[in-house]
Amino acid sequence: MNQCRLRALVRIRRNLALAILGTNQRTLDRLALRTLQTSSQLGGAHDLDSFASGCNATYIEGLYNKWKLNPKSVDESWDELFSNNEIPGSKSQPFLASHFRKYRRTPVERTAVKARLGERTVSGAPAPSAPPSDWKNIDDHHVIQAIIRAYQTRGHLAADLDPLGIIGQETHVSVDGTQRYAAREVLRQHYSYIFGDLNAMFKLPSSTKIGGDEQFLTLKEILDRLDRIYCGHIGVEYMQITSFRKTNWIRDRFEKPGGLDLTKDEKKLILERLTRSTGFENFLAKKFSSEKRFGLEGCDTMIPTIKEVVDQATNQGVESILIGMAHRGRLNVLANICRKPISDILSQFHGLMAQDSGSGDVKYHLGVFQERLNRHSNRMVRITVVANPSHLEHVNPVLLGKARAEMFQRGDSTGSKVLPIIIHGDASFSGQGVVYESMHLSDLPNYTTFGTIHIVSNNQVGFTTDPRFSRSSRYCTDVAKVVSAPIFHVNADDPEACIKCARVAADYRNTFKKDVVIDIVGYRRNGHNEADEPMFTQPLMYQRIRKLKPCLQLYAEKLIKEGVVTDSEFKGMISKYEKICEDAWAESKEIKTIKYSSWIDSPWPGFFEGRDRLELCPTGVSTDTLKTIGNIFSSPPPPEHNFEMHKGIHRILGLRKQMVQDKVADWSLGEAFAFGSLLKEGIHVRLSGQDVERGTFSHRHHVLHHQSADKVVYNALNHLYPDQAPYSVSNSSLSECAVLGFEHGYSMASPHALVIWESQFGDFCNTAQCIIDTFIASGETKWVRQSGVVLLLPHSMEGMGPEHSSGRMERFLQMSDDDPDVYPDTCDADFVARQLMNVNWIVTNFSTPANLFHGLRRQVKMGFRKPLINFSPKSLLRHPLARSPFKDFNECSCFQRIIPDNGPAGKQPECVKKLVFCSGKIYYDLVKERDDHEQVETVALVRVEQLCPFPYDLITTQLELYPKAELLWAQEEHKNMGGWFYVQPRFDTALLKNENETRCVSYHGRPPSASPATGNKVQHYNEYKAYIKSIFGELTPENKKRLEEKVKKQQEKAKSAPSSKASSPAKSASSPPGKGDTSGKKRSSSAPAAYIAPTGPAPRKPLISMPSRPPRVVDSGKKRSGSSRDPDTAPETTSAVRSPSSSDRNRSGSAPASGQASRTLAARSPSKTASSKPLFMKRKPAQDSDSKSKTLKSPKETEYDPTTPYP
Ligand SMILES: Cc1ncc(C[n+]2csc(CCOP(=O)(O)OP(=O)(O)O)c2C)c(N)n1
Repeated sequence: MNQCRLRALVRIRRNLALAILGTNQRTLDRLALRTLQTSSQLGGAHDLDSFASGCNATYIEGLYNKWKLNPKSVDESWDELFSNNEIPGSKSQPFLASHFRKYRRTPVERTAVKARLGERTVSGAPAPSAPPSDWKNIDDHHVIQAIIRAYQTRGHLAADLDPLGIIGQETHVSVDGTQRYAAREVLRQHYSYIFGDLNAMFKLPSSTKIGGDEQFLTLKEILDRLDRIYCGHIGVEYMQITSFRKTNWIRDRFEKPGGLDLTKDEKKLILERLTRSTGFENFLAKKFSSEKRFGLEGCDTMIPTIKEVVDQATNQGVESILIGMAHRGRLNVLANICRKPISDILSQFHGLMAQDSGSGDVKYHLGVFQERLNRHSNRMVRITVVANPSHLEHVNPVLLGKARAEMFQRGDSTGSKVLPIIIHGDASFSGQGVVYESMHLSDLPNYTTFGTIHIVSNNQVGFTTDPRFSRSSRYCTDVAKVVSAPIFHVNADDPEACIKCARVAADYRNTFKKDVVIDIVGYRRNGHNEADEPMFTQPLMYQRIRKLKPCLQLYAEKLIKEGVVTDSEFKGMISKYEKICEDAWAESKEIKTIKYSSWIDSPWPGFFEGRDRLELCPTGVSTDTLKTIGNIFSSPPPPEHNFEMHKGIHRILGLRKQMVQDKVADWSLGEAFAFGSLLKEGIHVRLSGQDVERGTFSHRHHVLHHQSADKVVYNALNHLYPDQAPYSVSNSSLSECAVLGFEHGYSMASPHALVIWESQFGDFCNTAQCIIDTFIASGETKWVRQSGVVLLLPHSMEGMGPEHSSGRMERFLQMSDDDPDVYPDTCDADFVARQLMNVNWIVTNFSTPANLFHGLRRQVKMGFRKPLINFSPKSLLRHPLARSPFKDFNECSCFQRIIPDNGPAGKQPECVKKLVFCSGKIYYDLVKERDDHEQVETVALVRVEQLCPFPYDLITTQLELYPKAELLWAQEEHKNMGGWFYVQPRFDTALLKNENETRCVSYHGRPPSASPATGNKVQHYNEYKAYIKSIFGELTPENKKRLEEKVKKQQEKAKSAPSSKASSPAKSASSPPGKGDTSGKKRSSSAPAAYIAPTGPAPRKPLISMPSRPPRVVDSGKKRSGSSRDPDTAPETTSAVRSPSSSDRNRSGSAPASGQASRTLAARSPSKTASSKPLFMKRKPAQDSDSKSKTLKSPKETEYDPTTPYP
C-alpha cells in the first residue's frame, strides 16, 4: 500500500460513506469514479485499478449497516465518520452537493493522511498506519469479490461434468463437504481460506445475483451457492462474451435462486422423455443387435434436451425447426423429436428395395420433414431433419442456408419463426473446419440465421480416438467462442441440469438472436457402432462404463426417492413405450414397399403437381424489358440523392449506356438482363461469393458505393420494377465450403429462386469439394431432393499460373452421370428436357452473354431443378467479340447447347477440311488464328456450350454436316483436364451411330500435366503455339508477311494515337492469348463480320455496318446446303436435322409470346416482406419503354485488365 493508494482510500471511504447516506447507486458509482479520476490525476492511477470495481461502495455500505446495528462493531475511525455524517432518513435523499464540497480534497485532509503515515514497508516506502482490522475488512471484501468473479469466469473448470469422472482428476472437498473435481486454476482462487470464520457476514456485490433478495450472506453460504451454481453438473462458460448485457443476462438466469427450479410435473415429463429415448435404443438393440444404428446410449438425455428446446421455441412463436445432425442418435431424433412413425423407421431395417429411382442412402443419413402438433405448447410445428452425408459437420452450412431461405420466404426478418438446431459430435465439432467457417456466417447480414442452437452429444471419444489426441483445446466447443457464444457444459447423467441448459439456451436465442451451445458431456456405452469392440482401444474407459448405471435408472431412482414418481409408475412408463415399439414393429412388417421420396427433407408443395416437367419454357424476353433493365442498370442513382460515384463507375455506366443504345450486351449486361428479367417475373435472385458485388474482375458493379459516405450504397437491380422480387448480392466470408454449402441449402428451400454462388477463381472451389461431391453432385440421387443452385467458376488459361486458371472442369464432368456409351433417343420429342432431367447436373462453358442469359433463365424455367456448373470467363468479360446483340435475348431466341459455325465454313460445309469442336474462351483464340492462317473457309469452329448432358443430337448433326472434314477437339487445358476425357467417348458413341463413319476425333490442346497451368508466361505461350500449330499448321510465308504488315500498320496507327492502351502494337495479331488478348483488335479485316455475328459486333465496327439479315427461316430441309442459314438469328434448331424436336425451345417449337407467361406469383408474396435489400435509397421504378435512340456506336474498351484480380 503506497501513499497514493492510501490517500485514495481515505477519500473513497469518506466520499462513499457520504454517498451511501445520501444518494442512489448511480450517483455513488459516479462519485467513486470521480474520486478515482482525481487520484489518477495525482499519479496514483496504476495502483488503484482494483478500486474501480465498485466493491468499495458495497464494502462501506456493509460497514455502515454494521455500524447502524452496533456502532462498536466497526473501527472507531469509521464510527467517528458515520456519527459525524449521519443524516436521519437520508437514504433516499439525493446526494447533497454541500456535503460533497465539504469532503472534497482539502489541505487539511492531506495533512491528516500524512499524519497517519508511520511505519515503512519492505520496499522502504512509508506504510499506512490504518487500523489492521480496516485493511483486513477491505481485503476480505476484495477476496469475496474475486472469488465470485473466479467462479463466474472459471467455475466451469471445476464443474462436475463428466459421468465417467475422467475430466479433472484433482479433487477438493467443497464447503458443503461434497467431493468436487476441481481444476487447479479454480483451486488457486480459494485463497478465500484465509478467512477464519465461514460464518462471517458479507454484503453481496452487485456483480452477483446469488443472494436473490438477500443482500448479506455468510461466507459459507456464498461459497456454497457459487459451488452449486458453477461447479455442479453445469459448467457455464459465458464470461468470454463481449456484450455486458448478454453476460449479465446469463449470470442472472443461472444465479438467481430458484430461477431454474423444476416442478414435479416437469420432472415427470423429463423421465417420460428419457424413457422414450432409452427405450428406443434398447428396442433397436434387442431387435437388431448387430445392425449399425449409431446408438445414443450414454447420451440419452440429448432427446429430452432437444425436446425441451422445441417446446420452448414453439412457445416463443417458432413455427419451423430445422435440425442438422450426424449419425449418432439420429434415428432416435426421427422417432422421438420429429415423431416420424416408428414403423417407417423400422421398415428401413427390413432390406426392402425402394420403388423409386435413385441410390438412396443409409438409414442414419435420411432426411425427414414432419408437421406435428407439439402437445406441450399446443402449437403446430414443422420439424425438418436435413439429409446429410457421412462427412461430419458438412451439413451445417447447408442447414443454415436452408433456414435462412425459409426465413426469407416467410418474411421472417428476425428469425422469430424459424429456428436452426445443429447437433454435433465432440470430435467432429473441434476437428472439422467447416464448423468454424459456418459459425462465421452467423452474424453476417446476408447470412445470419438469427442464432443457431448447437447441441453437442459429447461422448468423449471420436471413433477410437480420445480427446487428448484429437484436439488441443480444453473443450471441444472452444470454436464457438469465436462468435462469443455462451457455452453450457452439462453432465449427461443429470437430466434436470440438461433441461435447465436447454431452457436458458432457447431463451437466450430468442432474446438475443445469437448462437448458443449446449455441450452434453456423456459417454458412449457401446462401440463406435454396434458391431464395434471399444475395449480394443479404450479399455479403462469401458471398464468404468460397464460399472455405470444407465442414466434412466439413475434418474428414476432419484425421482422415486424424491417421491415424484412411484416405482410402478416408472415401470408403467417403460412397458408403455415398449408396447409402442412392439406395435410399430408389427406394423413395419406389413410394409412391403418403400420409397426414397418418403424421406424427402425439402418438399416443394405445389411445384410439381399438375406440371409437365418436360416442358421447357421459353427464356427470351422483349426488347422493352431489355431496355428498361439496361437503362436502369447503366444509370447512376437518381440525382436527388446526391450520390457521389467513383469516376471509373461513371465511365463504366457510360459504356453500358452506349451498349444499350447500340442494342448489344457484354457479359455483365447479359447477366443483368438475366437477373433483372427474373426479378421482374417474381423470381428472387441471390448471388453470393467472395467479392461478387463488384465482381472479382471488376466487371459487375452491382453495388455502387458513395465515395464520401460510409454504408451508402446503391444497387440498381433492386430498383427495376415496383413489384419485382428482391435481389440479394453479397460479398461472402472468405470460405468456399461454408458459403457454397449455405447457398446450396438456400436453393433447397424453394424452387422459385435463382441461387448463385460464384467462386473467386474456379480454382478455389475445391476447398468446397465436400459440398460439391456429397450434396450438389449426388444430393438428388441419394435423397430425391432437387436444387437449382448455380456455380459460376471463372476458368480459362490466361497465363495466370496454376491456381488462377482452372475450375477443374474435368472433375465435374467425370462426376456427371450420363452414360458415355449409350446413344440416347434423340428422336424423343422431349429429348432435350429428358436429358436434362435425367442427369445429376448441367455443365456449361458459355461463350456469349446471350447464352449466359438463357442458361441462367432456363434454371428457373425448367419443370424441375438441376444444379448448373458454369465455367465463367475472365478475359471474355470484356472481349469485344464476346457480346451479343439484343435479338439474341429476344423472344425468338433461346439457349444454344452448341453454337455452330455460321461463317463461310458453315455456309459451305463441303469445303471444310477440319471441323474443330471446342468450348469456352478458346473459341475466340481459334477465330483469330484461323483468320491469321487464312483458313476461314476450310476450318469450321463449333462451340459446345453445354458439355453435360452431351448434346448428341446437335453434335451428330454437325458430324453429318461436314462429312469430309477431319474431326478435332481443341481445348486450352492439359490433356488430362478440361473436357477431353468427357467428350471423347461421347464423340465416339455419336460417330458409331453411323455405320459408315470411319472418322474419330483427335485431341489438340496442352499435353498431360500434374499442374493445371504453368506459371511461366513463355511456357504458357509456347504451349499455346504448339496446339495452335497442330490445328492450323505453320503460318505460311504469305501469312507471316501479311501479319507483319498488319502489325506495322497498327504500330503506325498507335503512334498517331498513343493514348490508346487497347490498340497497343505489342498486342499484335500474333501475340499470345491471355491478358493482352482482350482488346479484340487483332481480328483480321479479312474476317467477314457475319461469322462472328452471333457473339456480337466486330470491334470498332458500328453495328449499322453489319450486313442486314433476311428474316429467320426455319427450314430443316435446307439446312445441309447451308444456303438458307441465318447465322445471326437462327437458334440451333435450324441445324437439328436428326431430331424433330432438337430445339431447346418449348416442345411445340413455337416462339413464346412473352417471358411473363411463366411468371411465378407464388414466389413473390413472401419475398416482398423480407429485408434483403441492402439499399439506402429508393429510386422511382421504371416501366418498360421503347428507346427512341438509334445512335449506333461501337462500345469502347474499359480501363480494367479483366484477367487481373483486384486485391
Ligand atoms: C469428415 C469425416 N471424417 C471422418 C469420418 C469417419 N468418422 C465417422 S464417425 C467418426 C467419429 C466421430 O466422432 P464424434 O464427432 O465425436 O461423434 P460420435 O460418433 O462419437 O458421436 C469418424 C471419424 C467421417 N464420417 N467424416
